[in-house]
Amino acid sequence: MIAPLTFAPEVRTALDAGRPVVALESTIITHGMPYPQNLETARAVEAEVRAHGATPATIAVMGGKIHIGLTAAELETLAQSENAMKVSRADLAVCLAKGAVGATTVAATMICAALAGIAVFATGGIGGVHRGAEDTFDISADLAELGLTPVTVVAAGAKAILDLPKTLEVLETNGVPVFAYGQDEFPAFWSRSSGLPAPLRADTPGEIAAAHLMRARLGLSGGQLVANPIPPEAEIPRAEIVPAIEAALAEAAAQHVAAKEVTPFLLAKIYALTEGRSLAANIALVLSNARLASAIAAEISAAQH
Ligand code: PSU
Ligand code: MN
Repeated sequence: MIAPLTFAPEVRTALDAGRPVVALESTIITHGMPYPQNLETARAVEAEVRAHGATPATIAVMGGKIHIGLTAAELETLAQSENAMKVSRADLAVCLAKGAVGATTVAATMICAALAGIAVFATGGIGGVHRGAEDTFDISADLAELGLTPVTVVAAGAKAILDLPKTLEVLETNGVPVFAYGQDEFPAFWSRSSGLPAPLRADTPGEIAAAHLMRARLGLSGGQLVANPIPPEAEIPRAEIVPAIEAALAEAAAQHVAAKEVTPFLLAKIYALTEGRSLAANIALVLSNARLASAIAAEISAAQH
């Protein structure tokens, strides 16, 4: 039995030739940003990967297949879709078996990238341990996936809608190396600082690639998390973002938002409350992560060929 994968021709060609490929997720498109910024960002991220010498592979589920790389029309359909499933590890097989349209989270994108032979994946933020998890048990499946599936994920840290110390603890429990890129502190998505030291620090794409390849030689399951600080010019001051986060969390609690709806609900509220400023920052950091991921993918492919 083989997994139902279908490759965009340029992705298939790049993988066969051992050239660098960067996987991209699709929940950020359907549940992470509003239309049309979601589509513009998805296109811009793909262009950024190309401009940095790698081939982008945006991943989504359509027609009973895992698509590794989307056509322009497929990307547009997904960006406008209002009923795409948010697909994590738990939903992936169900979505495929039903033939439904599914947007892959960080966890599901990692699974699909590994099946396709792609080592590196760029996104904005990962899911984590939600604030109040001691009562709700709301811990993203992304954290378990990082402990299981051998993909290096480049993100801007985790959003301050989450409990960052608990998120780092769960990553450590799951055996996930967490690097801050170019600094000692773990970055917090909209801001370069979180007040928390990162477990590890990396200053070059080459050392991240070397660690990725060494994990494979050791037969260790699981990937790596690279936390790339938002570019300084795009950073949002804490004084601006903290009230929006608090208001969004309070509204989620008042409306009893739970399970898969929590993260999309909070993101949408925060965009609205900051009048799009947080969305502009989100776009800038995803582009920056795409550049770093392309450089890491290039180092991995150079070391293998
Ligand atoms: N965090 C963000 N933006 C996002 C997400 C998280 O800042 O778009 C998306 C990603 O797809 C991530 C998912 O994998 O939400 C996590 O959802 P949950 O917390 O339900 O696991
Ligand atoms: Mn959750």
